[in-house]
Amino acid sequence: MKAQRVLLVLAALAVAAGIVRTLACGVGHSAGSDAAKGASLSSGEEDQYYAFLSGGRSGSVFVAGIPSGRLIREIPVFEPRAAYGYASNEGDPRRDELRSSGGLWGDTHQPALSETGGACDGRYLFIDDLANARLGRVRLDTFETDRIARIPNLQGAHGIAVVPPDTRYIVVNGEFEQPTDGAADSPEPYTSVVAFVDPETMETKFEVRVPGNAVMADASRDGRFVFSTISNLEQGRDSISMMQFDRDAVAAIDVPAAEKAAISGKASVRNGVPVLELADSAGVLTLIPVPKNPQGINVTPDGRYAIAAGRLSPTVTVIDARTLQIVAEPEVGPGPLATTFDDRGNAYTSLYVGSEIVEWNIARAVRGASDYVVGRVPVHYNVGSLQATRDASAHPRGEYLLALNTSSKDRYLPVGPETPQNFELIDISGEQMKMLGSFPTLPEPQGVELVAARILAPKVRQTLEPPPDAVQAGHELVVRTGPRSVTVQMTAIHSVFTPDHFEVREGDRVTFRLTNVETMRDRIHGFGLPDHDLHVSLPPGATRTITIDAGRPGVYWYYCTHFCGVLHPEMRGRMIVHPQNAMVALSDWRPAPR
Ligand SMILES: [Cu+2]
Repeated sequence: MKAQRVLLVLAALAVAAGIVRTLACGVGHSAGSDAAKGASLSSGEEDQYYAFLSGGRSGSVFVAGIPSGRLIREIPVFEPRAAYGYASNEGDPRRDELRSSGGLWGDTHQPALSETGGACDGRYLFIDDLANARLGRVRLDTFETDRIARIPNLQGAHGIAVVPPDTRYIVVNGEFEQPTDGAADSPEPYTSVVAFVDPETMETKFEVRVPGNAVMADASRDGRFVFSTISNLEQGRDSISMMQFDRDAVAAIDVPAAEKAAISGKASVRNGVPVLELADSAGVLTLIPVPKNPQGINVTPDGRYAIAAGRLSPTVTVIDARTLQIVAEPEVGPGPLATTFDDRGNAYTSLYVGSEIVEWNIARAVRGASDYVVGRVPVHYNVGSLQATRDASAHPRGEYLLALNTSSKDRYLPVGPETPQNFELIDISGEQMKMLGSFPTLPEPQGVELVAARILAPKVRQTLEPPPDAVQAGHELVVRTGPRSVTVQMTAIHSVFTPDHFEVREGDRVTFRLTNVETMRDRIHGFGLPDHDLHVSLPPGATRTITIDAGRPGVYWYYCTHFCGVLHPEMRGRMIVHPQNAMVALSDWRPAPR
């Protein structure tokens, strides 16, 4: 894929502001190059990749198409979102689950895609919550959150990784060290843990204690080792004392040995989870000294090396992933934070302080050659995470690279004191990297995973399978289930709610069971009820149950919140709330037989 001149029109959809901006820049490419199409998709043309961007303090995951950079979906995980009817109503079990597991706010950091047989299987996206030590799981057939799990004994869930084979575990790193004995006034050094979570049950199976804060994680391709960067080996409790040592460490956890130790009774049990303590971790935990307060750890696609980014050192450390020996420590530039790979033996490291991506050749660096740096491209600005296109962790595609920048400074129109967050798209298919365009996004992507559309798109559902207890058309009902309780089983189909009215009394508890009985793609309806803080979103086939208070006497129009057809404005009905002492007899209702 050689470079020649083609004009690219870059369309960036800024969902936050609802602004479509068109950028133009001259970027050289051959007409036949896939990467040359970067960001120039016309209306109706689909992207080649899904990018799953963690939403940081938005508590969600953003989905963008690559190479267009178009934002195509937000998946709320740790924060309620009324637009999708996600955990947004009091009485919604998902809201209760969020509240009891840590709260109605989350800080998503690292996404990870499930794999089977070394390939992305399109089943799950896992995402962590730094703020409340949680792991969320998103189903990729529906793009909806389906599980939230609290990780015991851990604070500051930061790096996560999939452990092969076949997503045996999700590991979650604890970044905020804690008193080991849990006592607030403990004189003991603070430590942290790396948690091994079952991807199906979302249970934490065991944890391995580490002597500092565990930052980022990756696993060897054979599943033998989990690598975690450990900063603050000093075990300091303030920022100055966390930066004393020239070298901190990469923790290499021998997974089979850790499993064996955890089930042999060698581990102490804390909050129901076996924890392998430092004193008992001989043969399980190896600390590899690397400079200095390291950040990213990334295993090469061929599994030969684990590469640690120095953060406070301008170097990356290349570790042999089998022998755990350091084989090279090339200088790459100021503030290296993470590394990604192409299919030609090159690594790409983000330089936060240098605001650039450096491309370097792994074999040349390991050989000790001086010409290991292939090229550099400036980014705007202060790049944190990055990811190159790939089909799975072992299968790089070498087409595009996404740089997640923490600051955009002068790149966009001013929108108040906070500038937009942005990511940039770089073509890595040629001899030299080429910047293709920048894309503003919502706050604040911390990590990204990419998967080819040809792998994931066929697995995405267009409609939902109605559950066995879905409300069926013709079987709607309004029934008084107690002196103060009413159940309303309702269907939605364009452009009618059935029943289109019902009566209750002030003080009643009203349980809605709502089914969208549509069977066609895109026939989505919503159920909004004024003055009751109630919104439910109903994709085709979906059923939702929600209980509310009838509220004050009056007439309340429930209405469809999705513009579903030309009769959409008529798609509504009345909830009539009578005063408690009204002389009115309320009877059950069923539709007349057809
Ligand atoms: Cu509708």
